[in-house]
Amino acid sequence: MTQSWQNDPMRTQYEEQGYLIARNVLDESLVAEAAAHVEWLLKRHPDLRPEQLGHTLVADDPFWVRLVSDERLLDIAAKFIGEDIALFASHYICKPPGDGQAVLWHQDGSYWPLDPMRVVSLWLAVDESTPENGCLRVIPGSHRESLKELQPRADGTNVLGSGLDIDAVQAKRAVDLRLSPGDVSIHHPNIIHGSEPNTSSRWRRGLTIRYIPTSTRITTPKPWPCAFLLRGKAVPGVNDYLPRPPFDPSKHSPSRMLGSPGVNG
Ligand SMILES: O=C(O)CCC(=O)C(=O)O
Repeated sequence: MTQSWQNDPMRTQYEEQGYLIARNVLDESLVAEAAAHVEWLLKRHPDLRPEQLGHTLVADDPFWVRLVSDERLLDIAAKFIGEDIALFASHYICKPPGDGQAVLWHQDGSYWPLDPMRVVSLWLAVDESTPENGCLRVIPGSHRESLKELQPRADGTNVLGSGLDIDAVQAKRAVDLRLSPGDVSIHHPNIIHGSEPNTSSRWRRGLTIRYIPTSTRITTPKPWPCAFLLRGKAVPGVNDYLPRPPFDPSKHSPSRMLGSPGVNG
């Protein structure tokens, strides 16, 4: 049976180009809450660079779990992976003015313990994201290439500590994903992408969210730190999912949508 999402124009672009942009997905007030969440995380983890607010922090963070469960985001993910959806990972990559690090060219799937590699990434813009402040850049069509081995780059000045060498012809084809707050870009696990340092006087804050269908197995021997069932049904025996963390205003980031006292609606 053909499902309605199989003929969706977003899916056609994803299949042809490996990426696309969805405009105005989240409203201003939720994006403002995400910005406040980043500020709260940075105060709570002064030891972490702002590009490194990563997936090990999600499990005890009710706002984060609620944000990635937003129906508008899940409706997009469902177009690419179907209606049984789990969170695999999520990471704020926030580049401070004049200091934010580059993300070297890479294919996400090279890093991930997933079998099969069915996964879709959504990248939510918290700030205006432009070439000046280090927006995401993709090489259209490169999602058709197989996953390549990572090359370590341990000079400490890039976010991933590894990257791919690509030739000048391919680099010339790169497209800047200019986004406004609340826009979302969507990309394939094999697409070659990266981003430049932030040379502007503005922050570039963005949230990556990796959604898998519940039929995709997380293959790490140890329990995975942020696997949550977000929509639909789990496939028995494939992954163990964490319980959603209950909101405790004395220890969690304040949030209007979680009903924090003192946050005016
Ligand atoms: O935020 C960035 O600059 C890079 C993000 C990225 O590589 C990803 O979402 O896979």
